[in-house]
Amino acid sequence: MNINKVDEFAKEMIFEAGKRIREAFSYDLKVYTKSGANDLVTNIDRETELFFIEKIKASFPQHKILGEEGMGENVTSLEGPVWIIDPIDGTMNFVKQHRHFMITMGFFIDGIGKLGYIFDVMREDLFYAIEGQGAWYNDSPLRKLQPVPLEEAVIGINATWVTPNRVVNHEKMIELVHTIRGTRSYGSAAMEIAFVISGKLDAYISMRLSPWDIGGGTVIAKEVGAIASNLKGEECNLLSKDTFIIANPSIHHQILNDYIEEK
Ligand code: 2AM
Ligand code: CA
Ligand code: CA
Ligand code: CA
Repeated sequence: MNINKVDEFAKEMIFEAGKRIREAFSYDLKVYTKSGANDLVTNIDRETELFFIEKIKASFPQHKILGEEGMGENVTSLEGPVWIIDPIDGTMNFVKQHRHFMITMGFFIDGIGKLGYIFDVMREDLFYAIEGQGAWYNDSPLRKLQPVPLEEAVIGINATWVTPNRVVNHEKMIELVHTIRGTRSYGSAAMEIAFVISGKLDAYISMRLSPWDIGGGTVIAKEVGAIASNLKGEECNLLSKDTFIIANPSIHHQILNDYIEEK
């Protein structure tokens, strides 16, 4: 398999899907709830995932596909070639703001990340990486992340985690927020991961993400030296939900060690 050919295939497919999504705003969106009132899905999330599955199956019938909306097969192992896809990351932003949502996907062979993509659909901005060849923001190569002291870090984190919650000691999170320079919350995990990878954020923390939220991002992270793990510091599991942090290598360990106290 020529990985650069697969990369060209993936980009073409992502740009075409982006165009279809932008055009969809002239039609009615149908919005449904999933696990709860804040967990949304639309007809466009589903149609976009189906679009990717049909494209991939037509060119690579033997590849497995794990997608958020479950239109692919039930993937239980990362053996062989596997695509992990979130057709729209930031569905609430998609519904409410018509911006700040991403297409994100990763391509893995035997669990090793080969290709990673995060595409800002409305800005038409693509962050991507090819294993061992580097990472790019559109046509510009992304540089290795430079060290940043924690006191100067800007961190992506949802306000929920600084209030009493079941996952972490929120007092320690308050301490973290007081230590750093500032926080941001964008409502799209993939967007926040893209910002860490390109140095616009220094870390992003989430207490519950799924493989499709992070799959593409973990491949890009490796190429720029960002460290992604769960909150125990273990390698990300791409088959189940888990906690998540991606950070500049100079502060990853410090945040986990000094500020994250899981319950
Ligand atoms: P989504 O838009 O693809 O669902 C903000 O909520 C971020 O967390 C988004 O990237 C969102 O992805 C992700 N997320 C993961 N699990 C979620 C859930 N159960 N409800 C809402 N957002 C979730
Ligand atoms: Ca979702
Ligand atoms: Ca998502
Ligand atoms: Ca999604």
